[in-house]
Amino acid sequence: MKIIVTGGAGFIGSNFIFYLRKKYPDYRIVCIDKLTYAGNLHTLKGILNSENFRFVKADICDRKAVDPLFAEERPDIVVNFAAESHVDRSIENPEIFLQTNIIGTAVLMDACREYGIKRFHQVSTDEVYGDLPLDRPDLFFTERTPPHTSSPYSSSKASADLLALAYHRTYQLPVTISRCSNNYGPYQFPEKLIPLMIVNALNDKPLPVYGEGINVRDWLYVEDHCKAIDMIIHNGKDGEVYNVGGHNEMRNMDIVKLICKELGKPESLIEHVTDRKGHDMRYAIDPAKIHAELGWLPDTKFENGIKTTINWYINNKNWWESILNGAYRNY
Ligand code: NAD
Ligand code: TDX
Repeated sequence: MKIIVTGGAGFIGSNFIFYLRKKYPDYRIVCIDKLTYAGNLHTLKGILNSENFRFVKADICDRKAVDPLFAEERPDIVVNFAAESHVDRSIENPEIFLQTNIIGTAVLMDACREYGIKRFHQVSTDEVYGDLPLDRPDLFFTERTPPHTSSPYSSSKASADLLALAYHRTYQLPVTISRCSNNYGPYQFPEKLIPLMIVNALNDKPLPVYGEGINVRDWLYVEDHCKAIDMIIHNGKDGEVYNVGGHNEMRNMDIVKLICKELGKPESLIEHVTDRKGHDMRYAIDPAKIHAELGWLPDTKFENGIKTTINWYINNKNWWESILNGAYRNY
């Protein structure tokens, strides 16, 4: 089996490559990554020169780079992680989100049409469903919840989903889509809530909580997301969307306090800062479909996953310090 993984130098993509390598040592993995600020080749250093692995620095929007690579590699499966992924950056500068997240997805799917594919998997997000009110804990996102986006980021991801479903209907491209809740774990760029708070707390710096910190996210350990994608690419049905989440809703403030406690840092580091524009209140995934159809269930409980994650950041200071001082760009 030959798999192209786009965005494999980022957080979830790299974890997915490690997951694949361990479970299917015979698969050939080709990683395409533009190495934006979020891509870090250092993350892949253990696998870069190994057999059955190839890294290609390329932009998924660049047909002149993507098409010849598909012609040469003839992949069986493409898993598209490559994206601009940070909501706050999308509010500052939407355009690159539209470019990478929408056009890039189309370029990849066009290459799949041209060279044939067994599966194109689009890694989407629960944010395409918008948000849920805090006072209705009985409500969850299902695959039938209509897209209803809040940020340029989530709008670009929803657009890519619609395009993928259209390519399935129009060209019979064997597409699947996963919509996962918030991930956490090793190698997450320290701009996202959990790694930012860990790194700042370790450096005794302020912990910026947007607004009151009562927004709720549904957290999933990254390896459980990788496991879900593995099940979908091998056993999922063409044209289907699968929600992925582990019923682990937490308020931002509770996460930040937990990180302080685990690190032995005072809560006085917490600072309330201006709220995010259009800030989604609550995400909550109903994962009944992927459980019933593919047998997926998460393995890692939050109380264990967060400890593993905190310890990883404690033990891999050089990984995130090279991001803070910019040295990672030279790797
Ligand atoms: P990330 O920002 O850590 O990594 C993105 C990777 O894509 C980086 O390596 C970057 O260099 C690469 N990239 C960006 N633009 C590119 C381009 N034009 N061409 C090639 N490569 C490019 O993101 P992540 O958190 O690992 O998210 C991966 C995917 O999962 C995204 O599609 C995101 O929407 C989705 N997702 C993320 C979460 C989460 O909690 N992080 C949850 C659900 C879904
Ligand atoms: O400094 C911060 N302070 C803060 O209060 C940051 C960075 C975030 N927050 C809040 C905003 C959110 O309510 O924490 C929550 C989580 O924020 P992010 O880590 O930025 O994640 P979120 O906006 O929920 O989006 C994430 O999950 C869905 C990923 O970044 C997306 O790529 C994914 O699709």
